[in-house]
Amino acid sequence: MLLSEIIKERILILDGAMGTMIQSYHLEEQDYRGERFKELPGQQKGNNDLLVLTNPDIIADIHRRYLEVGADIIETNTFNSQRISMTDYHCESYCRELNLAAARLARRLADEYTLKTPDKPRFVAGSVGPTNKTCSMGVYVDDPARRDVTFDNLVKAYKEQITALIEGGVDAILVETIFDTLNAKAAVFAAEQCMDSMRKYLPIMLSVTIADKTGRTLSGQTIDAFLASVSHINVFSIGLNCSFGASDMKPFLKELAAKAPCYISAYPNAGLPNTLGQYDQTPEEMAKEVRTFIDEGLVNIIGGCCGTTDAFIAQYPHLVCRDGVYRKPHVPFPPEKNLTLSGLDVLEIKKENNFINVGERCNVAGSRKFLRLIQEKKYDEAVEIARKQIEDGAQILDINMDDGLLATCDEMVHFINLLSGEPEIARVPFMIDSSDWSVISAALKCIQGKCIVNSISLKEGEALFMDHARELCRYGAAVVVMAFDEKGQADTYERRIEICQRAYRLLTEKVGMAPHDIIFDPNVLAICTGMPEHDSYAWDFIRATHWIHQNLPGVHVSGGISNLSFSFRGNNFVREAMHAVFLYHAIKHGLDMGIVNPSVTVKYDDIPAPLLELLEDVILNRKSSSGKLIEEATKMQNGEIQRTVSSMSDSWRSKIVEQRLRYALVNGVNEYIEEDLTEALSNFPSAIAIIEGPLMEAMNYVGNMFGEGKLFLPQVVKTARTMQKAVGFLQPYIEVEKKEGNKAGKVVLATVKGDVHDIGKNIVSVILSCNNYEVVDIGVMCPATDIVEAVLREKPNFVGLSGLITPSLDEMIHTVQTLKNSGISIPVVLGGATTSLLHTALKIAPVYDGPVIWVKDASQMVMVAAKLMNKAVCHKYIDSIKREQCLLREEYESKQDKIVSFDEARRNKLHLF
Ligand code: THG
Repeated sequence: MLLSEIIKERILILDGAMGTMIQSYHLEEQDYRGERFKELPGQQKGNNDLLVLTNPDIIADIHRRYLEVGADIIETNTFNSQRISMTDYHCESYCRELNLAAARLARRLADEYTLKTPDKPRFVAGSVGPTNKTCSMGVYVDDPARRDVTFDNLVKAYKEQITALIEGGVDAILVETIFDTLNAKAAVFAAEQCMDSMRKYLPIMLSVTIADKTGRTLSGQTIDAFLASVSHINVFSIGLNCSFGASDMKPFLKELAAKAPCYISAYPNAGLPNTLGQYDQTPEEMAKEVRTFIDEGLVNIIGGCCGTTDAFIAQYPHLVCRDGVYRKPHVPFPPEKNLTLSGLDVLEIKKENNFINVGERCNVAGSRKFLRLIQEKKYDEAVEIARKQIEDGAQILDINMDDGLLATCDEMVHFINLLSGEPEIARVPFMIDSSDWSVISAALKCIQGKCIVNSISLKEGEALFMDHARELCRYGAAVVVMAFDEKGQADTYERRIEICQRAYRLLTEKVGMAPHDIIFDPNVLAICTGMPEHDSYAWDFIRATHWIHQNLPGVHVSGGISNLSFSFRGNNFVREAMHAVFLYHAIKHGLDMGIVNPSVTVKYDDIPAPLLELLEDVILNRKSSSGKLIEEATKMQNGEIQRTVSSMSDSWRSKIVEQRLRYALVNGVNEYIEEDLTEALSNFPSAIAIIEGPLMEAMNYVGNMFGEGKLFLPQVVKTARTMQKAVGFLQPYIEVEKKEGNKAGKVVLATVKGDVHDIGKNIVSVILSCNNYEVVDIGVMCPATDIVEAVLREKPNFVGLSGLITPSLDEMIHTVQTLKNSGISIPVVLGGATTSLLHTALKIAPVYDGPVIWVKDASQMVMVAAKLMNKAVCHKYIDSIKREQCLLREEYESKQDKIVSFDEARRNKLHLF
């Protein structure tokens, strides 16, 4: 009969303490060592687990005494038999042998008793203790992020132990005296791997230790939070042991029994220790208290911990079976159907709950301040950003370290470890935000709670998507699934729902993920960009949210809300108002959570009626109002440029022609452009001279203002349009001027593999085209080999590479290497949000033979292209770029020379960047 069958019928009896029993034999140092370990350094007295090798008869005797009084389950004497604890006794190399011997010994005795009483089969639980090190807590005052043991080391040690226990014939694995949930997750992670590779699946039992009367574990979790953290485990039983006597344990046992979706175990101490550390409770006294566990239907397994002996266990058969009738065992609750997350506290996301705020500010890509603090290693201040968000009402913290020049994995782990040491912050669940899987898995290894991984997608196909999803199931995390697929980012209603539906099927049907652990993100994209095709983005997101809830049962929907208003960067009032209006409607249609700036001040009700109407028009895509909103927003912006512009606004027509052209471009005013250009044609030596003079100057000005956050994107696009119009008007004149009507040059443009973003690239394309360049745009997600092929085929004058996300940086390195290997050395111009002057100088330029030029934004492109095409200045220009990059490298390396490791830099508070 199997353990899983018999437990349905009656309450099972687990044995009592091993340590207390061993003490009664009054063993000395030599009894522990035996002949074999005579030479081991250090003290061995107290190394109880060693006795299975040196004094197996005593351990056998103890097992027999428990079996004799009626124990159904005995535990192997292996509580400390893994190499992390055993290192203290210099016994780390005997771990496999200890576990094998202990399991075989217990197996032999259990079988002996089963044979004697076949109607009462006896079972062996392999005891797996917490080790003597804690993975989720720091113990160093000066270095709170430092940990004594890593998840990977725990897994390695536990695998060795559990493999041997299973080989030795145990019936179940009992992970006990859990004081740090992360250690326990490592033990179960190891157990699952062992069982997978041995193809032998045994029940996994967990037993937690409550550290204080508030009902938290030593690592700070409440029982609820603990349950959420282990909810991914296919667990047989969960229970409590140690730390309390039965009566003090009871309130927590009740809480556990009311929530855990599995069998419940309890093996308390024999009361509380007295001042000398001894347990005074008698077996009868303890039995009286344990009896109430049974009477109230709280338990399936009862036993004893510190201070208990066979005399205590001998009481239990009479409690479990009274007058020949078995008492009713506890009936487990069905598993949770809601998304239940945890930090130190639990966060249950119920349908009837309000909207959940995820704080966005601990994001190096989303906050200049946070990026600077991390770059400068000002971690105390970075932690304060997290704290402030929680004070402002964030219920989950998004953490993102994706930056091309940061050691992203190290920074993520370091920051999470720091936050974990701040009880006010670690209360809440974390959201691990990265497009780099190695960062995600590093983060999962230092979080004891149940977090959200942000994100996975079908971008790189089904196989990788499902691999990642399976791994998340093993770690126990919920996941944000972005609406991306092999074709790119979903930006229409139809594409959004198509991808979410496909992902849902794969995750629920093929991977077996619980629907409530899936959070769809149907892409909040920027509206009011000046491009009419973006006008439907907000409303399509909202419609997709509604559809997801109607059609994909159990899931949640989230979005990065601040993306919506990227066009209005620098205009916080309009941005916040826009978010308020968007959330108002999106939540009504089922948006469950959002990544937001929690310290917003503008509320829906605060928005003046005319602006509100305008905002609702653009968000609900009611009328084509985005142009109007852009105008309004421009009026409301009080930056420096606005003042200069408005002070000129009446009088600009009376300025000289260069200034009028400049004004028209900066403000995107098309009305007078032909009139003014006609006038300029008579003042300037040529049409090209007008472009390269006032028009380019205005473009550069706009680009710089945009870079400084003083202009927002629609304004730049407006300028680009005016530029296009101006160039179109000048085109016939340019044709006449040109000797053979040649193009100014030819360029191949591509967004690199892994990246689907192309707004920047498209702007570059427009700007270059209207500057008479022949543009061959080969699209997004371009593998290096495609780019090489296009270059060989098209023979352009230079290549333009674009990338928005951090992984694109590595892809760009790979791309220029591939170009080089194909013998190509024409100039490479690159740009995009995560690219930078420094990264280009350090990582990309050195691996290419030709020049690699970084452009800050689209508006710089024409200037760079013009210089590259102009034979007179080209060499000088390239030389100056190379010199600048060389200087940057030297400067960077001289800083690096001072340190030998990242850790040291942190310790010495060195500024690396
Ligand atoms: N979906 C998912 N995850 C995401 C996003 C998403 N993570 C990142 C991002 N999008 C959400 N987070 C932010 C964070 C900040 C901003 C926007 C989105 C932001 N920051 C100001 C800016 O760039 O103008 C900050 C300025 C500053 O303080 O420096 O707007 O969509 N799943």
